Amino acid sequence: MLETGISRRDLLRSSLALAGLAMTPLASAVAAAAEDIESFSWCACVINCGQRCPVRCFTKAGKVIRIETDNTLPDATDAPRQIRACQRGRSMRERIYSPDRLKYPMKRIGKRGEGKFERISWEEAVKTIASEWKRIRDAYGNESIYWQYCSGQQSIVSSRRAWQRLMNLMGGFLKYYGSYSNAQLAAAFPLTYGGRPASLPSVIADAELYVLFGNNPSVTRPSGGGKGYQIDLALSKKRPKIIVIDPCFTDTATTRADEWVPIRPGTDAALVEALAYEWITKNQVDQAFLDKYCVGYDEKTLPASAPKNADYKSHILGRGPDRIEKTPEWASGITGISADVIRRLAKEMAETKPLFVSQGWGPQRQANGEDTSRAIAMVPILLGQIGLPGTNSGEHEGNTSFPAVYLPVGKNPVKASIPCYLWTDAIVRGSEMTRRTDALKGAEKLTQNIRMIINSGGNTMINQHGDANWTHEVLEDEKKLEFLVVCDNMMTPSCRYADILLPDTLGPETNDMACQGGSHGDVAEMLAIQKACEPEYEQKSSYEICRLIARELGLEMEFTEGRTQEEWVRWCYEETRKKVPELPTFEEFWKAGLAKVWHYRKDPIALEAFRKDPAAHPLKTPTGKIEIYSEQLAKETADWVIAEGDRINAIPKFWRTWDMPGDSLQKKYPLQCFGFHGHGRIHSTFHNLPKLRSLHPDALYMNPVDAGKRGIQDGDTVEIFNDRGIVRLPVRVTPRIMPGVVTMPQGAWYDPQMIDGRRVDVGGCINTLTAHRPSPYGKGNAQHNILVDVRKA
Ligand SMILES: Nc1nc2c(c(=O)[nH]1)N[C@H]1C(S)=C(S)[C@@H](COP(=O)(O)OP(=O)(O)OC[C@H]3O[C@@H](n4cnc5c(=O)[nH]c(N)nc54)[C@H](O)[C@@H]3O)O[C@H]1N2
Ligand SMILES: Nc1nc2c(c(=O)[nH]1)N[C@H]1C(S)=C(S)[C@@H](COP(=O)(O)OP(=O)(O)OC[C@H]3O[C@@H](n4cnc5c(=O)[nH]c(N)nc54)[C@H](O)[C@@H]3O)O[C@H]1N2
Ligand code: SF4
Ligand SMILES: [Mo]
Repeated sequence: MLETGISRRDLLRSSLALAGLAMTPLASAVAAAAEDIESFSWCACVINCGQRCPVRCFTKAGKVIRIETDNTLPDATDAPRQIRACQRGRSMRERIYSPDRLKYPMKRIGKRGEGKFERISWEEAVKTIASEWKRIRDAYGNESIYWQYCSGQQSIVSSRRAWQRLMNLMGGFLKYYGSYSNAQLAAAFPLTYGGRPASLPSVIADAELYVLFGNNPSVTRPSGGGKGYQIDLALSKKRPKIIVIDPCFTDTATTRADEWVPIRPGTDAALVEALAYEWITKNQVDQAFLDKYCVGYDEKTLPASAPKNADYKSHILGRGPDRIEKTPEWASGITGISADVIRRLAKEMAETKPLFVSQGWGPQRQANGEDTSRAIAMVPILLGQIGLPGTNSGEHEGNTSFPAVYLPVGKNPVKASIPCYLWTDAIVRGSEMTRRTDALKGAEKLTQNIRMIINSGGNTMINQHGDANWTHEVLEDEKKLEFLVVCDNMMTPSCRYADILLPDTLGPETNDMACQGGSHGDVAEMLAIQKACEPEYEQKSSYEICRLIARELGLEMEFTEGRTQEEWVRWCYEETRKKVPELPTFEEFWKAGLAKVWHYRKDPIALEAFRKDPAAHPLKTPTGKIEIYSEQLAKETADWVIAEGDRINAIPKFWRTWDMPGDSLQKKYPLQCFGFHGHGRIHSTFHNLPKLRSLHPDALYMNPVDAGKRGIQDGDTVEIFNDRGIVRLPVRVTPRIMPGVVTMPQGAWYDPQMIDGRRVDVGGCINTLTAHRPSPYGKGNAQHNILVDVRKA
């Protein structure tokens, strides 16, 4: 089903009926400016919240004066409907005119991190980049050049795609795999399911019980196109009982849930094991389902290569190597949930079906996150709540993927890729990194350390990466990383480390396009980004910047293939339309500003076909079945070297890892700490906007019990500290966080200052406290694994 919204387009807009790209909104804006009347064009918010929202941009006299949200179609409660932007997308005007905007190309004149720069011309910037690039490539080879993980610029043409296209034309670059979002789950879930199957939010309407592990869609999926909204639509049809398991009494828990179960971070797998104990000992597991569809639940289906008693049931009943029965009492000591509550939860889940289980990505952002994510999937598996109406796989609620065609990046001849979290290691000891020690893919070992990085649309150079103070030390050394290009809109903490700093255009300053993100449920969309005003200073679009560098390198024709940015936008749209013929013509789309395709995904229930006929629809696991015991994992990692204390388990198990309760370090740093994804930013983006800061001020959330012990009162400024760093923030004393755990919104801008001879981050960036130690299998960002203490500042 397709809606373009064209029937309700703005009256003024209809006067631009011939828009296309020949009659651009800019041209009409110029004409309108002369008459001093308001002009209007479409734009989109392309920040990585997982959603993409259309916004309407109003200009007058060449300036953006107002941003409004989607007004096409009725504000209905079901499809087709508006896709409303949140407060962040609506802050586009403040972003454009922010005093932190990068205005000119600059070169660094101080030390890395100091933030001292000098304005240079575009010509000098482009020449410097081209010559350094050639020098480093020729001296060290293409494996020494790295494209940084950058999630902030999710448009179709003028984005990372343009940079990667140029980098491939230069002979390629060291790749990464995984993400900062869900590296542990992305590595582990396919071991169980051969992929990451997930039911659409609409399926929740058929459930009787809906259990969310560390999942806060009211905050993380808010857009009118987002899954949070679609969960609410499902709940408005029929409301199951809802249980939220989370250390925080989140907005999802306060406004949607019937019950909040506080749990210590990193311990979900222990809770699941005790639930399993109850179900096994009370004969509540779905034995027929486990026999027919799964491998490794008990010895009957355990692969021949597995050691004796390595099956899941033996592990739970204490017949496995650890000899521990996973009773509710055992789990209670680990999770902080009373044994009685665990028994009641087990009974309720076993007796209330259909059961829809989902997880956010908070639980897996831990050192034991691979096991945690697979353990949560054991809840629906053990109860046979898979592939039926009202059920889910245990993954995040599902989305619709849509075959939008992006700017082609070409081929990268470099075969090696590193886990995205290990780029600092690859600067320091790249040539020592191997498949066995660092989960390198595509090559047995790296030949080079990273010498040059291009970072456009990201803040993981420091702010979003683990252990900021250590990252700072690595980057300060210009003998290691020899050349760093950062391209952004704002003077972010990452920009402070750049050798050459490039100012990108933003939103309505260029022509581009976006499609829906990975967090949309029942709607796919194409969104026009229409140029409505000139950049105020010397900003250029990423595509244009890359074209200029390509020209300097003698690669302009290869880069453009004779197309302008606008022509690439049209090309990508036409290519997408070949795959999705129900899309309108490009002219109609550009005039309407957006096209929404409802219910593009036709299989809302995860694993439905597999459940109906597993022989005809096997999973992509080696056995075609759900692999509770993963022989593949055991084989793949048989010769790996992992850090002491780390574990890689063929069945999902709870294990105690570093910086966790029970660790000897807890005597020194008694509180667990993690960062959550809050309303006030998307990661570090939007941090510098005063309105959003005053609406969602940064603070450390601390339980009254922990505050009382330390003589801390609500509103005090506190220092949160461990061996890695010190952060200063005001404190919110609130029972919305469980005792023994503190939390703060992640993404605040790192701002280390010397106070009394100590390096104190007064910006409130949680990565001042995080470790850079990856998880054992996916080598993911275990950034929620922190022990700290807190004192009054
Ligand atoms: N408003 C907003 N929305 C966003 C983003 C943002 O920055 N701001 N970022 C976007 C991006 S890129 C991503 S990847 C997603 C991230 O989405 P998530 O990773 O799902 O978000 P988090 O807030 O990190 O974690 C979700 C919940 O897990 C809880 N939690 C933390 N550790 C544990 C644990 O060990 N066990 C349990 N049971 N719960 C735990 C947290 O309290 C939180 O409520 O959100 C996207 N949406
Ligand atoms: N401790 C801790 N750390 C975390 C997390 C956590 O939960 N805890 N979450 C992790 C997760 S899930 C993620 S996805 C990462 C996100 O980390 P990043 O991918 O670094 O995302 P942002 O911090 O949003 O940075 C995006 C940058 O893009 C810039 N930008 C926006 N629009 C444009 C544009 O048009 N052009 C250019 N050139 N730049 C633009 C913004 O100004 C901003 O500086 O952080 C991770 N870090
Ligand atoms: S929900 Fe996400 S894409 Fe939509 S306006 Fe907000 S931040 Fe932007
Ligand atoms: Mo993310």
